[in-house]
Amino acid sequence: MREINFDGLVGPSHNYGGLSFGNRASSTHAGQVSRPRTAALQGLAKMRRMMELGLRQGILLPHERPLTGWLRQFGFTGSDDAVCAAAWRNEPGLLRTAMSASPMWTANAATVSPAPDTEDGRCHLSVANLSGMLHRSIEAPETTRQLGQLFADTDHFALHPALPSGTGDEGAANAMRLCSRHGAPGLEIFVYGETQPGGFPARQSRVASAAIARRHGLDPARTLLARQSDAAIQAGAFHNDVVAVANESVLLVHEQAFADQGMVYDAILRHVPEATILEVPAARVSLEDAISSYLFNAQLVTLPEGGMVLIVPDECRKRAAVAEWLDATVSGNGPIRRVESLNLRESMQNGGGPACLRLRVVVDEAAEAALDQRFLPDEARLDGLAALIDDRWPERIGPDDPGHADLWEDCRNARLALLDFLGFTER
Ligand code: SUG
Repeated sequence: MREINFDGLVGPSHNYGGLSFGNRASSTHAGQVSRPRTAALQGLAKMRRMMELGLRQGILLPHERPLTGWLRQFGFTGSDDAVCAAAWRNEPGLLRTAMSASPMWTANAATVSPAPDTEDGRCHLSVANLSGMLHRSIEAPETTRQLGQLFADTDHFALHPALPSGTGDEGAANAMRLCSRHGAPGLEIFVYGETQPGGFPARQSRVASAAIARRHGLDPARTLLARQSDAAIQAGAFHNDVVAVANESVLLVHEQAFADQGMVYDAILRHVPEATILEVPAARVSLEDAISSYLFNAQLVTLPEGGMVLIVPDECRKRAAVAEWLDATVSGNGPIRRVESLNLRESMQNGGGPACLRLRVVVDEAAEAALDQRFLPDEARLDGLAALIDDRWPERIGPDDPGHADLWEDCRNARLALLDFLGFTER
């Protein structure tokens, strides 16, 4: 069995709306000029690099923006442009919401339990409701549609709808899987938070995490619910994947990630005795350094020839404490043999690092063959995508541009050109 990473293609409306309270990067960059074309090309470069490393790479598609149908529910009527114009005049926050390119962060699209972990031997996926943030709560219907196409084969896949809104569920960003190798049964760890009065919100609820484990038919003996530490949430770790990342038998984790760190480690070592837990002490890398560099929002991947590589954002090289920790780790005798850094600045400025941009799915050969292959571009297709992005994606979006009809038109047309190019004729 092997892992496929499905990256969200950055949509043409990528902008800095300051929409995510508790996500420090989103608040810090609110109102700045974004560069959608650069953002999408940075994302493509990451996908290309993963392919060069011999890893299987897929994509998920940007959603329709502005999402006019959603705006109509607020009483705006007329043509699509009339609806957007009225929303901008009366409730600009709603139009900004309807223009967000947040579906690019596909680690929040769904939670995935691969076949070796589930009772019926199929890969189970639950679409995330993302109900904690208005701009993200509008993603679930289109995510359900796309995942329904991609995982249509019910012999291999079971797709569950989003949980009722209000039970915050933010998908794979709050789930980890520890196992001896991808194809072996794993320990699935679901990380939830508790909102503290006056603080940043916890976006993953315990109720949702427990429901996903039940729906996916996981063995309770190989399922762990772990509470995220309040300190991590208040420092800006709005998802667990900002303070921890796991791959096969390796967990890379900050010392202050969980409310009860020892309980998590004990469970891992019980289930995967050969596991390596690389705990980064706060004295070496503070939570603040971890969150501003996104050290843990890395992709930790197993190479086809063996050995693991850690793909980190460039920002890690700019924080001395983080760079030192990385250098020391790679030169030691641990499981991470190499570190590569990538420029993902446009996404990073909205709080999305390498790990946010991808949804991991472990499949065997038969399940892989059953996937809708339009979501699995080869290198030539990526070249074509790059050309299309160069041609169609806006170069820049300033703070008031989301209110302009020209931008609405450009975003609609860019997405339609993309769907045509990839062969998605059904609309
Ligand atoms: O949900 N940012 C996203 C970042 C998601 C990161 N995902 C993971 N950690 N897996 C969020 O907070 C900002 C959009 C804006 O402000 O315009 C935003 O939605």
